[in-house]
Amino acid sequence: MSNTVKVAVTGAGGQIGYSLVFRIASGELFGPDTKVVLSLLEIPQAVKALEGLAMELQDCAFETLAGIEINSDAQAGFDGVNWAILVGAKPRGPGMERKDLISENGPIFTGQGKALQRGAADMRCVVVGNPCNTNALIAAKNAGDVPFNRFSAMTMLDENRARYQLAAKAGVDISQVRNMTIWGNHSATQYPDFFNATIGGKKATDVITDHEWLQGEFITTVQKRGAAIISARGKSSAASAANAALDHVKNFTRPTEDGNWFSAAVPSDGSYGVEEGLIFSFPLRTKEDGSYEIVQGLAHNDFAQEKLAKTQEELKQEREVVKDLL
Ligand code: NAX
Repeated sequence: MSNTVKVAVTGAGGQIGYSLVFRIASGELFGPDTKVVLSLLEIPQAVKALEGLAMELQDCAFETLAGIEINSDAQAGFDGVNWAILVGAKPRGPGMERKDLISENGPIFTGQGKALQRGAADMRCVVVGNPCNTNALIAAKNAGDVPFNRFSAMTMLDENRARYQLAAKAGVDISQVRNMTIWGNHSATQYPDFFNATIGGKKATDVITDHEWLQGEFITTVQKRGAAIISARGKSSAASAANAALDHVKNFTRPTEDGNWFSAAVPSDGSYGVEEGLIFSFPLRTKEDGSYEIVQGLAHNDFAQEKLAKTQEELKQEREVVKDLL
């Protein structure tokens, strides 16, 4: 028996889109027994490029790909979607402040939020386009009766980056690094929490004894990895971002392995003193019934508390910039 999942990808003509849609269509995301209908969205000028992308998808002859729709209108593109992956956003231009980027991209997500009301009853949405936490907040606040907890923003790339750094430093296989949390905003204020991470089942701080590195270079490397990739590659992260988007959806659609958790930015319920309603990255677990919960009871010392406060403050400031769109 096969069922069908409809997945919308905005900004599908961009560089992350190009790395993402083939992997969704291939069956990697929902397995070999689930058919996928891809709904590709772009701005009108880029629709032609999507026609080329659709031809390439057809030429892969994926047996799990049941259909391709192309739209520049979100109302049409989100009709009946089960998963909406919102990648499309304008990049930060030269000399542009983060505040300007927020003001530029915010309005995209009011329209898309409204259109997401046309999604399926079980619709879920992940925002990748930056500033992703605040864009997710805008989409959620404009989505009428769609439950708030259906919206999330992606911090999985940050988690994967952090896990790699810890594994490399400890000289172990990456599969040994577990319980890695990215707290807060997907920005340079994010807090990659090495205190609660584990390596080979032991506390990361017991395995990596260079605590100066953990508190300094490790955090800044993760926070600034995106900029380092731009400076080396001349373009921002694309395949790794697409890979993280797949990990994000997999994490929300499969029960989390025992003893582990994953990071994603979701509406705060007040856990860890984070103001209710902010879209904040937390440690999460997906339960057997498909719902998720924020992992409770992790300890934060003064160092961590300061980092959490800083990233929370930045999210409040971003919310202030877009308050007219909420
Ligand atoms: P590109 O500029 O290659 O592609 C973006 C695409 O979105 C373009 O084709 C553009 O035409 C389209 N677009 C713009 N407005 C749209 C709209 N209203 N509806 C539909 N499509 C629209 O950027 P790319 O490298 O693919 O990055 C996309 C976004 O991901 C950026 O905002 C980027 O900052 C963000 N990222 C987020 C990451 C995360 O971890 N959350 C990491 C990677 C990436 O930097």
